[in-house]
Amino acid sequence: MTGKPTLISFDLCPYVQRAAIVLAEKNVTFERVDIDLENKPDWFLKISPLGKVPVLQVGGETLFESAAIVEYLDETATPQLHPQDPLTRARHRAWMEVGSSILSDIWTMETTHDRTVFGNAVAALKGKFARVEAELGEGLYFAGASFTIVDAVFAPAFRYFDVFDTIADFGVFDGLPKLVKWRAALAERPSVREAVIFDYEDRLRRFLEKKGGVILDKRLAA
Ligand SMILES: N[C@@H](CCC(=O)N[C@@H](CS)C(=O)NCC(=O)O)C(=O)O
Repeated sequence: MTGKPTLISFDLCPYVQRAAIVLAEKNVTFERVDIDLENKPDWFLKISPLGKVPVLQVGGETLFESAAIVEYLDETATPQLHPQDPLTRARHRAWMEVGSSILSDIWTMETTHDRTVFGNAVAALKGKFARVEAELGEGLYFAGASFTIVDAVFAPAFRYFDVFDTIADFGVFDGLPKLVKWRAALAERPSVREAVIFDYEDRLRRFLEKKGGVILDKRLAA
């Protein structure tokens, strides 16, 4: 990798966090430029084909899509986070995809105004977390002792529950002891802690208030 990369970001975006975590794991110093997604600057729309963050600018080139960005980082900076074995690596890429699908359920939890849709998202999430639990071994991280890109993908998903847990217990970790342990280990990891701004939790609470969805009603029920 040539030159200091710039990560075009949005303060609450879990996909941005993936890239920030992987950059930190590789000790790559980078500049972070936050944009307002409700008022996207023209320069950003020119470089981001889907109008989404993260975008990584590096060596005069522009990359978009978090999976493509973290794969590029893994191929150009050490330590390698993906497993060496091609079959295991392919499996890890598949679990990254599960992580993205989980983010979509979490987005529904954050924003929906429909109780049935909310309940379905929580149920879907529980089902997916149970599948992940079955993949976990005894180590601290997804694949044991080493931190991998799958860890960088799941850490931002678990982080939402640091705020959701203060609203109500949604039970998504019930009966999943390995997942609970994994979540705790990821929360301690410096790269994960530093991937968000210091007042991230307050910003997320304000975002939930602004959306005014069903999730806030759970405060009353709890
Ligand atoms: N598949 C994309 C998803 C990125 C994404 O959804 N970013 C959101 C913020 S978390 C975004 O930029 N949304 C703006 C929009 O859709 O207009 C990735 O992995 O990078």
